Amino acid sequence: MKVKMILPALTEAESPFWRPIKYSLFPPLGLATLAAYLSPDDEIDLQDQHVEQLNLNDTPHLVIIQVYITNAYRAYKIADHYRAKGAYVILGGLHVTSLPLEAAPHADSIFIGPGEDIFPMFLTDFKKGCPQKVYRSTIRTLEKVPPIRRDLIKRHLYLVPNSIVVTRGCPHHCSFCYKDAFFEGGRTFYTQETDDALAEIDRLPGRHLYFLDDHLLGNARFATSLFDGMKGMNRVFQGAATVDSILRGNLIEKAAEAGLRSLFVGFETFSPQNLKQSNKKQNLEKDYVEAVNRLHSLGIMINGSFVFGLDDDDKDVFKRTVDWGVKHAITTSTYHVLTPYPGTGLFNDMERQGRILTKNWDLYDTRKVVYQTVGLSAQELEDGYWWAYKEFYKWSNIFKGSMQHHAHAHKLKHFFYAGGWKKFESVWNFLIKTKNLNNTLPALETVLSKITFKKDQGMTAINEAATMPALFE
Ligand code: B12
Ligand code: SF4
Repeated sequence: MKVKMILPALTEAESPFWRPIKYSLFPPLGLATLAAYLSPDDEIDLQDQHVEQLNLNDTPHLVIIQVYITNAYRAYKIADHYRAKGAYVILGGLHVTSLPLEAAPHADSIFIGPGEDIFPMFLTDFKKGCPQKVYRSTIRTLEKVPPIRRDLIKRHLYLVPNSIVVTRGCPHHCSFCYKDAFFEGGRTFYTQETDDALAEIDRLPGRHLYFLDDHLLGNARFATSLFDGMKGMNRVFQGAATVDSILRGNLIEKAAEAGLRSLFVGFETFSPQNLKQSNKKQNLEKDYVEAVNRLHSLGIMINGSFVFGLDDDDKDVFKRTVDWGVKHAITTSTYHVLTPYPGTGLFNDMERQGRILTKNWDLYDTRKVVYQTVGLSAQELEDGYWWAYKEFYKWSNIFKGSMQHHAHAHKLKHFFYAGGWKKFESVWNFLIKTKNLNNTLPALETVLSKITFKKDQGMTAINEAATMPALFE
């Protein structure tokens, strides 16, 4: 059977603010995960529109499309195109799960929730000639899932081909997050068996890994055995975790020993009222600075996530947030305009209050204001969002942030990582155009390698005497 799998490009692909590098980071892991359930005899063509021109002139029997909120309209068009040609088209992913009724007219079958239970079920029905219209996931397990079809991924087109997920979901329930809506009807947080996760890691070439898990430290027992198992594997990796998990126990030390070098942390807001509004209880009364210092003492760089536009925000929130990030040496910051995704608690609250201003999903890219604001006008919010990015990534602020670290090596890493990510757009574009992106991996691995501290000076000591190459393992 000829199977076409498509990740349509997000709408931002046509925006003047489009940063090709941001969308050439990760391969389509969800689709490669599903491909593992197809037969070895199937002829599979997996296309990611972020990095390649879609070929729509082919004639597959089955078309599988992954739908995110801001590629939804494009996904529906592609689906209609293939249905008109007689292919059997199926749609799934986050947006289909949030709005199945919207997606259904464009598909022969739709899928609600994760695919590991319902996709193989569909394939059996499809082969028998009796596929159902709707498949709803209820069995949540990652036990005995077949190895991801990484052979279908065009590795050279991505900066981070080694992306991996070893858990699904998250133990928390923030009201702006997709998590509860997507995993409704079953377990909302579950992990792989440690041995399976280690085997998957072992299959990945090179040193660098990026864990795309929502919360890599979310299950302490699993994370402990994972990091213990990874200790001898000579990997460097990045991931995401919450403030409270960094402060609790010694899991973060174990992660650092296993190779964690950079962490995405959801600080989101400094206002307790905002935290309550977004049900982000795990951040309440937590000392953000203590979490930051703990990460820095372990040589871990921080990508801080912040959201603007919660009801307690005022005009000063942008400056406060940027200044805090620079002062505390946050390496990179990701800012978002609060976005109420359909299906989330936040969306339902705002809908009830009559605050949703548009349901044009193309605008739900976390850069535009789509709801009635309270403490700020929509214009102030969008202007403040763009100001914050510009301000945080000014050379002077990158320099200032870097210089806050004690260790000389950490200063350099911070400077190169933040500067490299935001300041060399034309270089990134050239590498993407010439399909050389993957060749920059060794440089990334170098920046992410371990900082060597002098033992007698403790973990935060400055290794000033060391020369540049000696600073990196
Ligand atoms: C990688 C990633 C990206 C990549 C996406 C491209 C890519 N190559 O995948 C990039 C960097 C481009 C990106 C950008 C953004 N992202 Co993003 N991203 C992720 C991330 C971290 C991992 C995705 C992943 O690989 N998951 C693992 C795989 C195995 O799961 P999966 O893809 O969901 O696939 C499974 C199911 O969905 C299902 N499935 C999917 N498709 C189909 C189709 C069929 C037919 C079937 C049967 C099943 C099925 O089966 C798969 C196996 O279970 C997720 C968080 C997360 N943990 O998922 C956020 C996430 C998707 N991103 C998010 C956001 C907010 C963004 C941005 C807006 C951020 C920003 N401000 O720029 C942008 C734009 C996204 C948009 N407009 O929708 C939100 C989405 C919220 C929402 N409701 O849409 C998420 C969920 C993070 C979060 N916790 O809030 N992102
Ligand atoms: S901690 Fe992060 S992933 Fe978990 S529910 Fe909150 S926003 Fe979502």
